[in-house]
Amino acid sequence: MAKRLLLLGGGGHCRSVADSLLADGRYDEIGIVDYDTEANVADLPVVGNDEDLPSLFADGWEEAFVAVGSVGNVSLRRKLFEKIKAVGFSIPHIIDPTAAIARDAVIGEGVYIGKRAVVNAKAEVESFAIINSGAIVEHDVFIDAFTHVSPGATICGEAKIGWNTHIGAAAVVKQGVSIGSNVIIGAGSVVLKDIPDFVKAYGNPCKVVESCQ
Ligand code: JB3
Repeated sequence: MAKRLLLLGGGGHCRSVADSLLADGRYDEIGIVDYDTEANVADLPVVGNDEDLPSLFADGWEEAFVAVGSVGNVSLRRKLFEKIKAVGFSIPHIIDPTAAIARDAVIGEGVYIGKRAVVNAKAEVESFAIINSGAIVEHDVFIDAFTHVSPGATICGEAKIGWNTHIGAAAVVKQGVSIGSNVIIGAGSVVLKDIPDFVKAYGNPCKVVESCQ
């Protein structure tokens, strides 16, 4: 039977996800689900919008994946993952074929790992996280659900990153440091000390600049 996957949200992040899938070739058919019928993702067809998900499932689309990114809008990703779960779709994780994943790393459902990203030994990446292009998640790191590690960020060994946190592009997190949940770390920051929940922090060395409760 043909293997078919729906990608929800046909924008910039989806173009990265689709390219990883097309390079890997494991699906016979990929459809985009978006309200924008002109969404332009690698010439893939827009097969419907969120209201059509139950009928698409009934028509034999068994797998779905949320392909909107999380810059400033994690709640949409969460809402869409809840929707596809409720309909009954299987949710894969998608790993670009150029990514390097250790044999004993643990990767949850709905995770995307982009081009040339590294997830090293015994690291854990929980459900629905994004490890974007060229990011490095070192050995024994824990990345909690819905967290986004942006392109080129480096998370050194044994660091822990909480739930729903955004690590900006090219940020560096020192080994063993813990960053809380619902945190935004600015691009290029160098995080040398622990960061609590619900804050925005940036700089080198990275400092808390405001609360975002
Ligand atoms: O920085 C990098 C490497 N990537 C960014 C990524 C993480 O986040 C990228 O540069 C973008 O800034 C951003 O990408 P994303 O999330 O794909 O955003 P955008 O390019 O604006 O595309 C969002 C798409 O989702 C659009 O096609 C919208 O029409 C669609 N959309 C919005 N709301 C929705 C919904 N689609 C569905 N199915 N349901 C919705 O509720």
